[in-house]
Amino acid sequence: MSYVDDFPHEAAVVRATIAIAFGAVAVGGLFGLLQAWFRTGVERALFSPVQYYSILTAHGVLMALVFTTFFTVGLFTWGVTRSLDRGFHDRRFTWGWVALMTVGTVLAFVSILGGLVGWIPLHAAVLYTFYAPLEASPTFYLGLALLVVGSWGAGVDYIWALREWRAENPGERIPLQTFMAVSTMLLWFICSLGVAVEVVGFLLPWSLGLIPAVNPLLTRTLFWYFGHAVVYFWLLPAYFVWYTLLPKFAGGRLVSDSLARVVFLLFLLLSTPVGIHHQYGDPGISQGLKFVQMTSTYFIVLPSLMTAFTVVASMEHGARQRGGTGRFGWLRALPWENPSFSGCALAGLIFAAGGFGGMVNAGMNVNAMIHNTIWVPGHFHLTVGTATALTFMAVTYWLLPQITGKRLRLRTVAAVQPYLWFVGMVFMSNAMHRAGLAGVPRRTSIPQYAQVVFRPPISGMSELHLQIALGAAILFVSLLCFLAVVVATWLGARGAEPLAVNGHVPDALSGPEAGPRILDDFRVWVAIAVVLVVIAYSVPIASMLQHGLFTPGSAPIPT
Ligand code: HEM
Ligand SMILES: [Cu+2]
Repeated sequence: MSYVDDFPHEAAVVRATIAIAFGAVAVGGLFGLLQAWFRTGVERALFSPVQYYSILTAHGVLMALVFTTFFTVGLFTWGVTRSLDRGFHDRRFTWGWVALMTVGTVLAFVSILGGLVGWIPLHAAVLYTFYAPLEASPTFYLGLALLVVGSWGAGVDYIWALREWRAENPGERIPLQTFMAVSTMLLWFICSLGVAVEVVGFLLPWSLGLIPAVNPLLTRTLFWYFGHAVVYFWLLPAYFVWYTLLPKFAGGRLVSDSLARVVFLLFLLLSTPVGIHHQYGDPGISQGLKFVQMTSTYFIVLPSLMTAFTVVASMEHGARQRGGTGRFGWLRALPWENPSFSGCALAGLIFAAGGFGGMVNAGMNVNAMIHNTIWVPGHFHLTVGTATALTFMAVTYWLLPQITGKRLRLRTVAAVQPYLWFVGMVFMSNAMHRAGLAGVPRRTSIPQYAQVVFRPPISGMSELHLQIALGAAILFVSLLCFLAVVVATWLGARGAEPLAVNGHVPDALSGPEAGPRILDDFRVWVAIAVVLVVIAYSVPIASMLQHGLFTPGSAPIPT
């Protein structure tokens, strides 16, 4: 029996959400290619330099907000119901949040399209960070608010199912996948409150003309309170896959269940009180506060290093089960031809590189060198653009048959796809990093200025442009391969043949009993997380409010 037979209703929910996620990635990927070619001068005839910013907004919103959120709620719906072995309580409630998220996405997307299509009287070329003073049509903000509120519904569904399960299984440890999904959603509740206040309290009334102005510093701070933690909302679903499924793809088992729980809790605690590291360049926030948040930022490296250690150890365990030997020889025994495995493993490898760059971004002093340059997109195409996106594609090859009851088609195409993504990303991202070091700005349709010559230390700009354009093309081909496999599988007949995937998720070598019970007490962890947020944010927010709630301008800069 596969998941779709056990949980036909939840399987339909997963299918709906991931179908929207893939629709977003298809359009977003095309726009990614177009903007890469526009910036590098390969193709500039299709739209104007001004329309570039609508394309870029669509790319950022569809990829970083829509694709990630929709895929995550689908993945977690599968993980929670499978690991608790029970369906959701109320179908109307579940479809209600799916509908809210969908309506919100359509509203936001149509608003952005207004910048490209003359007869849509809306505009939203405000980029996916949508800060003031850039202003969009109210429909854009409304759409984003619905997307976020809808996703809260998903979290409510997981916690609801967990409570019902607990009532029936008193004293038992929470199954690991549910533990991970719920702790991620708790993080999401805590952090998205900031963006909800920003949008509903400030940007939406401002765009409706109800309030005359907003305070850009305050709203940016609310945004980044959300904006750093959101990167863990993107990353933790990938960790969910690396911890609970990658060991299985490798032929082994996770080493330690408790360690995985500790890692997720560390993210719950440490993700939010560091958002000011995105505002090193903002005036009106004291250097001392920036320094404190920089220090906390470096603590966040810890759970990721713990993840690297356990995941690699689990892979080695798998390889040795498959007959691998030697200090490094076991690497050859891994199933590199299986795209679910190779996609996750390559995503992890790329994430390690992204992590190193992230430490550069996090340093107050070196940050000044790369701030707002194309280095930054170079960095996050390694993290969210690969660690998350490629992991999602990889797990799809394994999950899709279970939620559709259909066999995976175009297997050879699937086997090649992760390698194509890897190669394309190495070209594009490496060149973006290097161009950023030479000072090339991000978010710029034609990054050329009179009297400014960008001089990379080695080679020249034309070579870097070529690598960005070529990498983007390879990435786009890889994306087409992925979509072809998905569409072919989905359209395939549901035959009588068995699925050829085994939906069983093995337990860890060292189970949850090895760790203390308090790990499962979310109330304690949420309380500590809230205290940390209050400590980190009360001082800066209070000083920003000194001059009134809606007054633009910043507090005096402490010297
Ligand atoms: C086909 C693959 C992709 C290509 C060719 C591509 C290309 C690009 C380029 C060239 C930029 C920089 C534009 C500029 O700063 O002027 C960019 C920005 C961005 N990309 Fe991608 N990308 C791809 C996939 C992804 C994925 C998978 C994600 C996330 C899941 C992603 C998220 C973003 C975000 C958030 C931005 C920043 C937008 C902004 O600055 O407002 N991209 N992309
Ligand atoms: Cu950050």
